[in-house]
Amino acid sequence: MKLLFILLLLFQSFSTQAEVAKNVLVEQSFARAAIQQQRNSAAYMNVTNIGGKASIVYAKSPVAKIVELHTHINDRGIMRMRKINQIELPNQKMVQLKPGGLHIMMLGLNRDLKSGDFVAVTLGFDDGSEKLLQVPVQNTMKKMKKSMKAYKKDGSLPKLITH
Ligand SMILES: [Cu+2]
Repeated sequence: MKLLFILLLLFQSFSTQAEVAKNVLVEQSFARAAIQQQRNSAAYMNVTNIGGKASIVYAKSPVAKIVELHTHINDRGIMRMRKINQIELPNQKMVQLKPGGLHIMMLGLNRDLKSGDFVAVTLGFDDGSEKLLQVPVQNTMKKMKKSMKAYKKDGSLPKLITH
C-alpha cells in the first residue's frame, strides 16, 4: 500500500497537466506473444478511472505499424473483431480489456513478441493526455481456451477470430 502511494506520487509529479492520464490506473496488462509469421498481436489490461468521465481515443506502440482500438461482436455465433473510435472509461469503474472483448490491436509488428519481453504501449485520452505502459508479453493460449470454455456452458461454442 505504501509502495503504491509512493508510485502514485511519483507518477503525479511526472504528469503535470495530464488530467485523465493521472486519474487512470492500469493493472494486469499483458500482450499476446507473436513469433515467426505472426505479424499481429493484441494488448489487454484492466483500466480503472478514478476521475470524471473519460475515454481512450487512441493507442500507439513502437513495435507495430498500426495500433487500433478493437472490440469483439457476436455475429450470429461467430466472434468478430471490430475497430472502434474510443473505449469509454466510466467514472469509478474498472473496464476490462481481455481476449474475446475489448483490446488494443497491434497490426504489422516489426519484431517478434516473446513471452517475458516488454512492449511499450501508449494510451491516448480524450483530453490529450497520454499514459505510457510497459506491457509484459505472455503466451495467452491458455487464457483463450479458458474463455472458449465459458461459452460452452450455454451449449454454444462460437469461433473466436483473432489476429
Ligand atoms: Cu483486434
